[in-house]
Amino acid sequence: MKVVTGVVGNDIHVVANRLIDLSLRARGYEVFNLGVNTHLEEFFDAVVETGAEVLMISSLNGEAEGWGREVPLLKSRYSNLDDVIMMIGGNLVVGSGNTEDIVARYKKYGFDLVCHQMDLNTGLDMLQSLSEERGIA
Ligand code: B12
Repeated sequence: MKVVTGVVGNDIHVVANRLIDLSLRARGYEVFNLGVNTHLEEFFDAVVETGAEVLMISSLNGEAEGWGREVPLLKSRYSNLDDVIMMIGGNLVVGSGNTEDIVARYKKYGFDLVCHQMDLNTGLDMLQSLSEERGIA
């Protein structure tokens, strides 16, 4: 299964991105890692170009919130992205917040899996379960 991943916006926190890359490969995924400093359009373009089944966005510095709001409008400009599993994780707000509220908000933006301050392996297990549920694993 193909996964496009990277760190959204002007975020330069690279350590989790490297771990995500390694962990996905160890689990047998084909990884297209766009790295840090990646803008939303670049993620969507890469998903189209590679035919990826999963888009896995990481955000650590808190700026994902601003980008998240743009997802519905931007996604509507692309065709054929409806079946793509959209996943986001890291520190999804500036400061702290109530995880339940944060998850609900990002689901409204169109993300299927929202992993706010969640351990990476737990998130990857969730991806595995959802892929199996959708019959694409
Ligand atoms: C190292 C570091 C830096 C380095 C980054 C170096 C580099 N190139 O990577 C430097 C010094 C440059 C830096 C800069 C900044 N930083 Co900084 N940084 C950190 C620090 C100390 C560690 C981050 C790290 O590498 N952790 C190790 C990795 C393995 O852990 P992780 O990033 O948390 O990722 C784990 C999970 O989050 C998860 N995960 C991550 N993404 C995803 C995605 C999915 C899908 C899933 C399932 C899981 C997942 O998996 C990982 C493994 O479990 C953290 C504080 C901390 N202790 O976490 C602050 C921190 C992330 N930084 C922070 C901030 C604010 C900044 C700055 C804005 C500071 C400033 N005012 O300039 C700048 C932003 C620069 C930019 N343009 O992005 C804040 C963010 C706060 C927020 N979101 O509200 C933090 C949390 C510090 C704090 N407590 O305030 N930073």
